[in-house]
Amino acid sequence: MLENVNSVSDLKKLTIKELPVLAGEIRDFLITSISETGGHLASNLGVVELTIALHYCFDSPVDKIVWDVGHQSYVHKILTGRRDKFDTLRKYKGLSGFPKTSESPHDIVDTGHSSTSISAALGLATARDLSGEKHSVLAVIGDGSMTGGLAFEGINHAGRLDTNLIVILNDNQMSISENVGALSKHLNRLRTAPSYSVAKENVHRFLKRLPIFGEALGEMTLRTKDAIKYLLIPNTMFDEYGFNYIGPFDGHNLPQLIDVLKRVKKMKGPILLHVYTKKGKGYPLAERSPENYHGIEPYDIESGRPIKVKVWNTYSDVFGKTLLQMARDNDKIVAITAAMPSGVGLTPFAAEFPSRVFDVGIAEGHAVTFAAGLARAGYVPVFAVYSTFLQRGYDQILHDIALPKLHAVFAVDRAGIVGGDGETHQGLYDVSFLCGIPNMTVLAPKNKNELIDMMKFAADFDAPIAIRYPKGAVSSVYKEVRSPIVFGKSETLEQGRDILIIFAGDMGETAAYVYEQLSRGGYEPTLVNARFMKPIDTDLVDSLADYKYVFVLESVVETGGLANSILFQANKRNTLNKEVVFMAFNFPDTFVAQGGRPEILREYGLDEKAILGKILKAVGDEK
Ligand SMILES: Cc1ncc(C[n+]2csc(CCOP(=O)(O)OP(=O)(O)O)c2C)c(N)n1
Repeated sequence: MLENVNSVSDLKKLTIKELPVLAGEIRDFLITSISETGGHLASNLGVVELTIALHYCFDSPVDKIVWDVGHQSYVHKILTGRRDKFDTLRKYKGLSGFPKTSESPHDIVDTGHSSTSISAALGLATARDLSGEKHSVLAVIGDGSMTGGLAFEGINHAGRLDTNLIVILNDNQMSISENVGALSKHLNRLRTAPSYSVAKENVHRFLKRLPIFGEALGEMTLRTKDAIKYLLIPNTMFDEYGFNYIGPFDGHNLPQLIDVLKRVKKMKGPILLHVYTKKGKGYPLAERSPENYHGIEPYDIESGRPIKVKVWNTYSDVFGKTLLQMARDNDKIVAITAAMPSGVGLTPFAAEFPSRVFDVGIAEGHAVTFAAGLARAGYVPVFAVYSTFLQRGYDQILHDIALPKLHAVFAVDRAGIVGGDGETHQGLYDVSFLCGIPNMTVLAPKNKNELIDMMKFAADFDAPIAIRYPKGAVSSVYKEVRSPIVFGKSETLEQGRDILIIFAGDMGETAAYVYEQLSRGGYEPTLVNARFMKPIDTDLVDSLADYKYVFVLESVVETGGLANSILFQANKRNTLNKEVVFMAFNFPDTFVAQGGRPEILREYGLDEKAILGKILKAVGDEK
């Protein structure tokens, strides 16, 4: 059946009875296809029926379906004519793992970060009203994403605007890990009291029928009616915010879903439709441990195991183990995560010190200000967060941490190129936005030992400090060199003359390769590990006067990066040799698309060979 469904109009030709068969075929397709490409398996398996029902009842793209985060949009992509591109999913120049407006008119917004759907949909609904159009606007948001403050801001605004907006809450009790917080408990109460909506209907009917409450009695009666309703129906938080709460419904029961959606489509005002689904549905391994199959590398279908052997010694692992050891000696150290305890390596810490690890939900801004409170009271909060998601906490870092110069540590994971998740997830902007904040110190380790040393340095530092490190396996470049971390000082790994190579963090391996090749070619370059992205080592800046060539390698965007700061400082201190050739190897001021790290580096001329080639060309006459 799936073979013949290449558009939403093909889907609409099927009878309701046929749809469960289609759902089964889509599940088989997802399990097989993602086993080859990797991707967000469990979340997509959970929304098969919901997505079918949505496209069956609404007319996309005239009706706008906005997917929160967008990691669960694979079924939507299949039903909107992109099934044949799934072998390229998340690959270089391939099908995106998230909605992309450039990919299809059915993708309404470009997403990847959480909790944006309600605000975006409300904007679209308001624009519709202003233009006198009539289509439906829907936001599909998971219970995990509903823990983000932005979602509440959207709900708060929508409740007041009172426009026609349908929010579908896909409640599977999971974020990436188990969902946390009071909202999760509230949803659980609603889920386990399915008589709720029946009770609501009955009360409405009952009140309507009572003669004493006839319309003729006016305002007073309506208010009394409301008061009675309030007493008889346990209001959900969504009702309190001005939404009409409907549910909960089984998100895998297609005929029921279709019936409900058809009714919801005709309703006025902001509606919240609560459906409960099973994350990983139809693949028993994913049903049992959805966290392991949230985002997965290519895997063997039978055993569920990743095909490539998992790298254990990642920067996240080293961070987690080191922090645990430090926490054993210092009971003031506490750890914070925004819904990603395992991703950032905090699982061992949480196992040993459950009361000292705080999963705040998908709430990075809150996490930072929460850390500020802890720091004020003498604790040493360590917020472990992916570079891209720390963007959410910018003002909180500036206003709540840096201004009062509080001692909080930011462990900025996934800094640099991240791969298949693409534009929305690249960790290329943290240096630019962190270094612009007064009182902030920013470090980047070249290898595993340096991460450990920097963490110890940060724990004793007594001011705001961030350590940025990349995704994946630790580097062992220059592992035999281990010099103490000194505030604002770089590390000279090789002393030469004429040519100065400065690198930051994960560009260490490339820099070491370039150094080696140049040395073999008879050059004598100096090789410096910047260590501090902020403050810039002024001795290093002053040494620039001694060189004819300066090359800076870093995995950040050029605007506000290391090269930028070095040049600026050199200009300020007047230490730049007038004839110097200064070249920065970093990313241009752009958004970098999905792909493997090697492919992306090649595209931007940042792979070893390209960098060496450009440097050789520059220094060509020197030898
Ligand atoms: C701002 C932000 N922080 C963290 C993430 C990482 N992240 C991606 S999906 C996800 C969980 C989402 O849970 P939910 O909305 O319930 O969707 P489910 O996968 O359970 O269907 C998280 C934390 C993100 N995408 N955006």
